Amino acid sequence: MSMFCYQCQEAAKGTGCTLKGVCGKDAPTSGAQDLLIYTVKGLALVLREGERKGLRSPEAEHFIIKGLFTTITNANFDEDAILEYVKEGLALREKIKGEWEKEGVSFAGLHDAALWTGNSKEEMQKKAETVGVLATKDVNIRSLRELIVYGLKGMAAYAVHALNLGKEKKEIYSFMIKALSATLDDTLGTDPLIALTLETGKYGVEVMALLDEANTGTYGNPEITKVNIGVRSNPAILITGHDLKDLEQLLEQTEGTGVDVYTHGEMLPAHYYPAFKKYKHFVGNYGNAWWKQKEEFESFNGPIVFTTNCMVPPKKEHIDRIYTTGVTGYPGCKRIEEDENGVKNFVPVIEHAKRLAPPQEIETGTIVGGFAHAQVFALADKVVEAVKTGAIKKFFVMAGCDGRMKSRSYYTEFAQRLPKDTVILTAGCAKYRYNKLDLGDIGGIPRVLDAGQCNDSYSLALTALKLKEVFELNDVNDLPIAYNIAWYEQKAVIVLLALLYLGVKNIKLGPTLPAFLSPDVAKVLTDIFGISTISDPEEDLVKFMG
Ligand code: FSO
Ligand code: SF4
Repeated sequence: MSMFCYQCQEAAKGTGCTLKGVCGKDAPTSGAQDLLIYTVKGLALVLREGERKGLRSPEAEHFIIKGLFTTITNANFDEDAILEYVKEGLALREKIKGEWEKEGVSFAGLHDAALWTGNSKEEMQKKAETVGVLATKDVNIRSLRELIVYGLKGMAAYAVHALNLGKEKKEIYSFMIKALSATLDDTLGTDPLIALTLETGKYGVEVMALLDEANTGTYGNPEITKVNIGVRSNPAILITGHDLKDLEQLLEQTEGTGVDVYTHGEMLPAHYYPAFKKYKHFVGNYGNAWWKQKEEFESFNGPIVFTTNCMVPPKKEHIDRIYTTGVTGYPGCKRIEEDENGVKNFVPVIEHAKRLAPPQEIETGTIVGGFAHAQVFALADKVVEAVKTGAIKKFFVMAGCDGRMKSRSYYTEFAQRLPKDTVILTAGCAKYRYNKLDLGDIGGIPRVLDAGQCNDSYSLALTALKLKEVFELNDVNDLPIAYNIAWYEQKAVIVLLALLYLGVKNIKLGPTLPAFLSPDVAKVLTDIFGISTISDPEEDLVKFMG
């Protein structure tokens, strides 16, 4: 069985994975994901017909965001679980059709995506072979359709996190339904798809604002925090991914049990939120970005909870201590499901931790973060003064993702080479390339300001807009801010589209441009937005400093 996937930065040979994913995804799982996307699109078509008559289905909207999120790189490697989800989607689609037909909605003449059925694994995998990325023959249309779908996957991830905290927005769902439907519309050429791509960025801003509201409304505004990177001697649980609600429940349930909790990867910024500071057993952050998890899980010794991507297929001997929840999945790993009240029972993980050794120390010291928008605004006078006096010459937005490609050492080198009067604004797991370097401070302002997770890139945009206002500029591109962004998976795609929507130009995107951009689509992005990729740290720095 073969596959085709080119959705992430590590796509094989820079063109696409065809036998097995570099990420570890096998062909059957890739097929199941293609089919899930097709199912989600079919459901969107049905919802669009309902919308014309003022009908909505929150259940189906939630199915769509969870379905899209499930197919994001490194979230779910479980073919059977994904096919089960497809079946649920088909059943839901037919149920809605039945109900809405009674309300006078007609589904006649809809695309096959809204009509097909399949039950057995064989039938579904056979169908999957006909509905993947390559089903769109024209390379430019394919490129734009996928660019939109990947943006929607990122949007869906953030929408799911917001929903978990009780926040959602009808307009975002409506846009997703419209955009998903459009990717099946053969009458749409490149121009309307380019317009839709830019509109995706608009809703990218909306969803990040919504998630920001959900996170800060629930857990307070992130504040400057020193996070311990060493260990204590208690048994412990490591929690990774991006979902703060999962973390909250884990912290509540571990309190007083003698089991400590540490964050890994993208969960690090949880330490910046006031609501989590009260937990004495919330010890610190263990390790680095997602791709180092094999070694770091080995030395951690305790159980690991995955709340979202990025997951590396675990070593056999680690499977027993890995728990997945939400959209994550891996065959053989234990699941933590939510009950009807939204509660997840982490007791089995806690009991498991008690039977295992405490984590082995791999480093000591602290790292500083918590520079989300409210904290930066609180320091605004100091920052503005530093810019006015020339103490800060330039800001470098270096948000995004980390990954295992060797060429990503560029980002460490670039950070090291930056002049001492420059400041890095970061978010996402890209920060691990330089957040442990001692880059010093400028009059008390650290030279690496970490806003949080990848979704908190929104904070960086707000910071830029605030500076634009303070300096009374008309164009955000007139600010002394340069953008050197690292990407890996589809959340970075929505962050990028959001920045483009906000008018940011001349972004450098690396370590390579997406495989899913056809030469013509890449040219459009270069011509309109000045997007380019990285070359050599020194050369790029000269260009950036003008
Ligand atoms: Fe990183 Fe992975 Fe947050 Fe991504 S852990 S790479 S953009 O999933 O989501 O930054
Ligand atoms: Fe390849 Fe990336 Fe797709 Fe995995 S997600 S199969 S690495 S392109």
